[in-house]
Amino acid sequence: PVDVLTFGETMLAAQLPGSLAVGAQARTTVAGAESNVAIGLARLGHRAAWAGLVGDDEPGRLVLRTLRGEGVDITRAATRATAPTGAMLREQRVADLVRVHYWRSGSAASLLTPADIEPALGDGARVLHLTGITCALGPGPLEAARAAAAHAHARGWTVALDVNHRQRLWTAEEAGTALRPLLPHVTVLIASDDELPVVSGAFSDSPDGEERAVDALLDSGVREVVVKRGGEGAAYRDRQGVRHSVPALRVPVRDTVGAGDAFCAGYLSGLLDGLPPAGRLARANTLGAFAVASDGDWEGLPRRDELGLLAAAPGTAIR
Ligand code: ADP
Ligand code: KDG
Repeated sequence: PVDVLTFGETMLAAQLPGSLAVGAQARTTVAGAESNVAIGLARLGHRAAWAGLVGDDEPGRLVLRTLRGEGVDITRAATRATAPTGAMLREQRVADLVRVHYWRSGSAASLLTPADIEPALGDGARVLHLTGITCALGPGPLEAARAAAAHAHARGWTVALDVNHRQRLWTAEEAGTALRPLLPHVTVLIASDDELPVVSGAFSDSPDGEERAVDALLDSGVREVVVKRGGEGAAYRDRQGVRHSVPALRVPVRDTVGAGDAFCAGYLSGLLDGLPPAGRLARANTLGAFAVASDGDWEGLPRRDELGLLAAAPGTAIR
């Protein structure tokens, strides 16, 4: 069995330093929340498998080549001749504002069903990592996520769910309705602070709103809740009443997209290494900082021997 199994949609991604409408030059790469997590884990030496569907096309070949090159196990990934690989475009519209466009309806990944995931589940894993994005792709992918969560839970694997709400894919109400039934199977729930109401059902702007949302999640069967707070860091709370929080590392911000996925990879890495909650949170926070301090979703993520790099003084040249 692998350490971590994940699946979802990985797309061709074009990154533009300006506006598409005036013809900004693009850099092509691949993007997908779950495969970002798998890459982050593989870089740290864990055995991470990504199972998913791509089209029988050039973007699909780029996705598979990239994941293979990053050491992610893709033996259970498959190609579908009947639908294209999804695509996204990310415009740095102005200095501090990124705009995303998707071409993913009818994509190969949206055709995913529980049957596609069965072989990968049969291989076994210590951890199953799911995100709300897969659940938003359509009824088949949602069913696949549900079946995987039930399978993993029944076998005592750790099940991690990153809410990863994407307003371009569905509404908060739709997300809540789809994700809440998963909670009894979830061990670790990871969410941004603004995503807590989506999944907890506790819609509240009151000062103790976050506290109550975490209460609701822990009551619904989740064992630990990890809250991402962007530039403010992150927090941890579990059913035993253990609490931790960390301030974000001070790094120059280059590209915040992918920070949440890097954070998940760091958290799961800490879990696999048997670190206590504070250690897991610290590693998650470190990986999140690597992602924001470098361009691309996953390109700047650290190998294990690089985990301490951010402790170097700003402007350091290592030679
Ligand atoms: P998401 O990408 O899912 O919205 P966040 O923006 O909350 O997630 O970022 C995830 C994590 O990445 C944060 O909890 C923190 O650990 C780290 N991080 C995010 N922004 C910064 C920042 N400006 N400086 C340092 N670390 C950051
Ligand atoms: O978390 C980063 C993702 O947003 C990106 O890789 C693309 O999966 C993606 C999505 O649906 O936005």
